Amino acid sequence: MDTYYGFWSGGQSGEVRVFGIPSMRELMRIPVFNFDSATGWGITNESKRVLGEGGAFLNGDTHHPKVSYTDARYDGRWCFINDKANTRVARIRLDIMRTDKITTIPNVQSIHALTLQRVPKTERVYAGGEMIIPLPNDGRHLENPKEYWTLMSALDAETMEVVWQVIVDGNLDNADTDYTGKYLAASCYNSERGVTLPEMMGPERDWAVVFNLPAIEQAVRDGKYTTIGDSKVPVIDGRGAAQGGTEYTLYIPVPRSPHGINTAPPDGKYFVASGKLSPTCTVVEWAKVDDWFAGKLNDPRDTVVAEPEVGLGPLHTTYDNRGNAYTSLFLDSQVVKWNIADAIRAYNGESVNYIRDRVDVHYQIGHLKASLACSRDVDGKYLAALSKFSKDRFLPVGPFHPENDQLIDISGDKMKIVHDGPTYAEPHDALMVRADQIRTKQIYDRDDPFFAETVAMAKRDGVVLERDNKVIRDGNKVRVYMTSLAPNFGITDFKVKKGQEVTIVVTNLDEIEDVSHGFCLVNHGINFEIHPQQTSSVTFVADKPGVHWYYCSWFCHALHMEMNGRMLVEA
Ligand code: K7E
Ligand code: CUA
Repeated sequence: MDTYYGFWSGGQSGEVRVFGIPSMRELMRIPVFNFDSATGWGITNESKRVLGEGGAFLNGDTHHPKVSYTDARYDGRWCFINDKANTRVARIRLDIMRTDKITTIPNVQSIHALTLQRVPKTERVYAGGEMIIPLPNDGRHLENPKEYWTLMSALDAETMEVVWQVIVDGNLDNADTDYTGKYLAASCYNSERGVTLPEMMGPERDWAVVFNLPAIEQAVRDGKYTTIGDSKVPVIDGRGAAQGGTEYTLYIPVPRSPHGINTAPPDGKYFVASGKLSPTCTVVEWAKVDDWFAGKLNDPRDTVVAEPEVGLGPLHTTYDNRGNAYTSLFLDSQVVKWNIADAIRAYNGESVNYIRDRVDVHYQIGHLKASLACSRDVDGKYLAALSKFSKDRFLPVGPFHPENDQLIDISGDKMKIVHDGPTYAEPHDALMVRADQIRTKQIYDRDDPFFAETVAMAKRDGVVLERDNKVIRDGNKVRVYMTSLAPNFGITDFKVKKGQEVTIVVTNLDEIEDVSHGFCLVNHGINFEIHPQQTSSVTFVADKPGVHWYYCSWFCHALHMEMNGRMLVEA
């Protein structure tokens, strides 16, 4: 009966989770940058192809899941996610809820900000590099932080290739786009470019940096760029905060160390930078950014239309469909609801109280996100509050406490907490998409690109995957093709010689929804999923003579325990 899908980042777990809202039940975990024992992510040839070179790492740190748009509405194609730990961006196909592309971003360290083009549709993915490093980072300038920089990157959403980068002043934190396709704004802290905490705390003000996307795209088309080191990615220089910016960038001074940047739906007229170390939020009107780039403003601060005081430790802001903003207050452990129009009136000198409501959350909230709040369809029904500490809310489980995600009903004048949900380390951000905006496949198409390379290999071997159970011997390589159909594997024993490279390809012929099989080869560290009509494969060296059983690891049938076979390895 859930009416929304929730996409939750898995933080240090490196995965993305799918929730049902409002039940707040976890429906699925999608492995992305992590190794996953259940699905065989990081074990199968198909997942290794997606992981690529970065597959050498077993960890990831996901923060900001973003679902693709058409005309600023969720179109259910993809979910994108950043990896702060190993500087990557991944794309998840929402029809099968599996990751299909991962790109390592050059010239930067740590991808934190991640946001998408909203209109006319998501053709660009924007990824902000957080840490500053020498360019190129090849051993030069080790001791000279004044030569450390970071860049904003744009990826092509289809190919997942990096198409341009822009060097900025300061460290990039969070980012969001407008509703016209013209601008991208990012919070930018450490304007002094220090490398220690006291150095980073120096200046009174940091910036929200705005990127003029058409100008950047045009410069790239005109060849007005450089490259860094071995990377071929076009790089544009967007530094120039002291002058307010460049033709590509605008640096809007905002109180020290801003964190969240969130555009207000449904029309995207404003964006809000949440102050973090300042008790304020800064409201910027996108139309005034137009004026700046048209040369009509003298001071970047003229783009600011309000700066409400909201409470201590404002981190992120989300919205309803009635003109209200909701800001998370990390230090106050509260969600504060404030009215944007009233905040603007107050900024213009009127005496008006723009604060509408406050609710205590438990405890130390980070992100918060209201239903559909990053899209035109914003509906003001639910808000998820992702708190960093759970303290006393649940039974103790040792020194490591779960996080606490609370669901708040925001449909009335007063916010009402309706659910506490412990979560495993560590969701940062979340997103709610209307259930009808996502269409998943319950059974794989046989021509699914996810295993197309494996299908092509079978074809070269003259094997029809949907029918054949065959062992192909090719020098020191052995390819074992088998079907699975509950409760049988098509091959129940095969023989190889010690030292041979074995590839096992399993095709699940079951066409019944929910009849998944698994293939586990005992004492070989091999286990993987094979869902209805899916083909999965694994390659390893048979290095242990003897009898090695394989079994179906997904309970599929009354005779599931009997669904097994033997690999016989000759000494
Ligand atoms: Cu605030 Cu990585 Cu979005 Cu965590 S970030 S909270
Ligand atoms: Cu097939 Cu269990």
